[in-house]
Amino acid sequence: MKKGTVTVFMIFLVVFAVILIPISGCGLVGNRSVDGNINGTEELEPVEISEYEGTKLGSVNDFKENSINGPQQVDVETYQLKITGLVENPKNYTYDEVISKNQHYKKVVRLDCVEGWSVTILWEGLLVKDLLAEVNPLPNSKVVIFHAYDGYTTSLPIDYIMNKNIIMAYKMNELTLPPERGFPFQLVAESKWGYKWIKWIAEIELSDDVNYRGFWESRGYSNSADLDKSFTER
Ligand SMILES: Nc1nc2c(c(=O)[nH]1)N[C@H]1C(S)=C(S)[C@@H](COP(=O)(O)O)O[C@H]1N2
Ligand SMILES: [Mo]
Repeated sequence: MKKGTVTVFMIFLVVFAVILIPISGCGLVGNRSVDGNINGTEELEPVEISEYEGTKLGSVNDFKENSINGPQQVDVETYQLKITGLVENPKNYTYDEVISKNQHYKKVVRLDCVEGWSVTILWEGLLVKDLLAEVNPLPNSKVVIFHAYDGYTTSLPIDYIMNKNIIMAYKMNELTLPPERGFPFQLVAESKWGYKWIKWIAEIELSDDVNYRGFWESRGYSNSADLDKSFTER
């Protein structure tokens, strides 16, 4: 070999060692790497948790699916959450806006259906009162009416929503809500019967109609729906 060729070869080796080995991630393949590496963190499929801070949880699969029109498939790309009615500034939000603009909260709460079954879940979501603060409810608004994709509705007093820090959940047991459990959002109406826990929330309407009755409420179920009282009203 000529001396020049050897020099070029040596230079190539040095360039390879100094530049190419470090940027190749020292032999790590693809993006399967640890945090801090140039390739970032790869999210693995989340797994449902069964216990949280010492509390045994039920499962996403323990619910009896008994929705009025079966599970709804909501397209996250076209989804809009509408906040309407007696408010100063009505708003429409995308799924990402709802999730990214609001503080997140977790609580363990049990859902009790009037059919006699119940499930305890770690819910993760955002405060409905944070959403309401953005739209400025008018002084005469008394009731929050929730509308869902399947035509279901239910209502709750605005004071209950505010004072009880009621959340709208996007995760249960660390999993994004599956379609049959109400994706994108289910109301965590703690201390109220299951029929107040509206799934597939599409619209939040502020109203002064204290006599408004939702789907089951207009079919004879108690409008206050307090868990410590009968759901059959009288
Ligand atoms: N949109 C919508 N939300 C709903 C319902 C429904 O039919 N439609 N059913 C309610 C009832 S009766 C209960 S007990 C809870 C849990 O029902 P699931 O087990 O079918 O999820 O969801 C509530 N939310
Ligand atoms: Mo229910």
